[in-house]
Amino acid sequence: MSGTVRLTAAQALIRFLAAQHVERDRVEQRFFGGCFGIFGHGNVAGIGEALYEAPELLTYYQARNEQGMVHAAVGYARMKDRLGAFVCTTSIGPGATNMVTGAALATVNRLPVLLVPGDVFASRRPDPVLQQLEVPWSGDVSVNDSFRAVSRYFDRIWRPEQVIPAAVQAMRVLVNQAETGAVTLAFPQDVQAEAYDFPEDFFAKRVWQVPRPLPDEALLAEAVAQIRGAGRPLIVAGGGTIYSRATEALRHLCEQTGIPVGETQAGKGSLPYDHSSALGAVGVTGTLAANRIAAEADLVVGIGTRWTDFTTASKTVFRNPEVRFVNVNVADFDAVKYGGVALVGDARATLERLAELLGGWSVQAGYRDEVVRLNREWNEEVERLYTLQHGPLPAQSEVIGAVNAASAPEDVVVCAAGSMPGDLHKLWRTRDPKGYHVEYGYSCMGYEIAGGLGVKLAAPEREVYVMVGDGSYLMRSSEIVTAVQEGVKLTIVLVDNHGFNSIGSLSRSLGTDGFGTQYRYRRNGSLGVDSDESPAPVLPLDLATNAESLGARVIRCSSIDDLRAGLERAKQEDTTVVLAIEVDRYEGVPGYESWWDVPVAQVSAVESVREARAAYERSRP
Ligand SMILES: Cc1ncc(C[n+]2csc(CCOP(=O)(O)OP(=O)(O)O)c2C)c(N)n1
Ligand SMILES: [Mg+2]
Repeated sequence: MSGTVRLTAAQALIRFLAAQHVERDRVEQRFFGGCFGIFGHGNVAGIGEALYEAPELLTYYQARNEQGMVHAAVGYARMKDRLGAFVCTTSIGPGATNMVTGAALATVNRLPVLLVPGDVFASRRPDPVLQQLEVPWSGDVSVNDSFRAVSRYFDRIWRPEQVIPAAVQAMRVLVNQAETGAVTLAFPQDVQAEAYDFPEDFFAKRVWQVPRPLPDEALLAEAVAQIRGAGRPLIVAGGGTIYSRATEALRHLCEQTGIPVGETQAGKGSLPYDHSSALGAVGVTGTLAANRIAAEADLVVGIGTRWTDFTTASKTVFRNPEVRFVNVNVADFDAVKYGGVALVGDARATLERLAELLGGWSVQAGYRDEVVRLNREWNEEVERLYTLQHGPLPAQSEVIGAVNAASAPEDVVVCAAGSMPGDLHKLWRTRDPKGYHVEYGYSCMGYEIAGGLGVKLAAPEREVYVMVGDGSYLMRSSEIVTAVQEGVKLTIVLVDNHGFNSIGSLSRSLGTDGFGTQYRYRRNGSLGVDSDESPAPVLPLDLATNAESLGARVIRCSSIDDLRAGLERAKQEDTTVVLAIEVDRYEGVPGYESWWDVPVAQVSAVESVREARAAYERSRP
């Protein structure tokens, strides 16, 4: 029997979290890298006091915005391949609900983060406390119930001793590769500060094993029979390939069998761009190489993918009527999709086993040659788009080319929303499995800079290139301040096109003329559309100066040559640098034999919308 130690509930939680470790492949590491927090009356005396009293347990990081700190935590967890995470503590009310978007993003992307929002008094004595939202139909609801919809595990700690089961269950979910995502422990502000005699062994070091489970042998045999019988097999590598560190196993399997590989957004980097089996991005934002091969594939092996509409081009990318699926996934939820053979297991262990079982088998030489040729042709297309010399303003693809050329293979490019994720998916030449970090599960504007901060905290030895549009920058740039505070260097490339290039071109394709997507003054009652011949002036935004005011070093670039020189100068800096460049809103990267289902208004008074609807009906499968 161990003794007890008298602690507040908050002190107990922090002490427990600091003792948690994970082990995979016999490598042990501490699970929590620290605790982001913004204090208010809902956590300052509880978690705030616990972090203050024992700073050696968890390093405290001050953030600017609660959503931003969850993004940073997610960037960290992704960079750590889910073997590391952050805690995020907030006050009650708005501080808490500011995290809901971050929670959804973590859960969509299956990345671990522990959220500890403060909650209203468990005792209800001072009800309604400042920022408490009461509902007339239930006494035990608080705004934190909104986390239930976006968390993989939720609990509310009504009593101090309840920390013990709640914290253990939180860890179970956070380290489970199939289950992980946002875990929320809502923590009433009075309970946080309340003392209890906790058993000492609750705080002993714990090492959570992260296993590599193998699928059922009979199902493996069935999958292998299907692969051996296929003439044009294709692998689609998703994020699970990278989190499982299965990229070497994948490369080996491809070299042995000649099966080509298309990559999802989260899976990009599974193979280096110039590998003989690489087809690059697949789906809506796919390469011509991958989409051509996908169209005729008779067997598709998905690895660690949840088959989003972007990957499947809204279920149009696989056009062979005979196509069958094999799904390697640690989560059975995803393994059963498309009626595939469900290989529920770890990606690396499963790929190694498949390589054994496929011994002696390979695709035909002609298919291998076709893949090599398509990859070579695609690289020529990338080169063309990298060097357009478009004027007077450059094209975004040239910016991507300049950043790619300036970056080292192990550097990391970070992005999330706008037109850049699609362009990066197609054009970025990945040379390292962790070199490409585009958050496209939630595609959340404002993830870029905050997420980049988390990436750099996880991998300080790499340069981190954050690509951010002007719209995303305006939504959430304030974690630049945190980067400056922590001495964390980000190289931020701010690509300005006076509004939304992405939704602007989508709007034009739907017949609505870029309505609401430009940053212009209101004139004659209108904010302007793309067909305006003499539009109102653009808004007088000076985002470069804005970044300077937050403490970043700023390099203003007026051409691609400027940008190249600026990127070299940025390498010499040891603080966060922002390179600001304007690009042509109308010079986009085309699509390559792909389709995306965005419904067009079925009736409209506008001729262009009616035309777009007719085109939609013709193209819809
Ligand atoms: C939080 C959030 N709100 C809205 C959207 C929908 N959306 C996707 S891209 C985009 C515009 C992004 O603008 P910007 O960052 O300037 O990139 P650009 O489209 O110009 O490349 C919007 C509004 C989103 N993805 N995330
Ligand atoms: Mg923009």
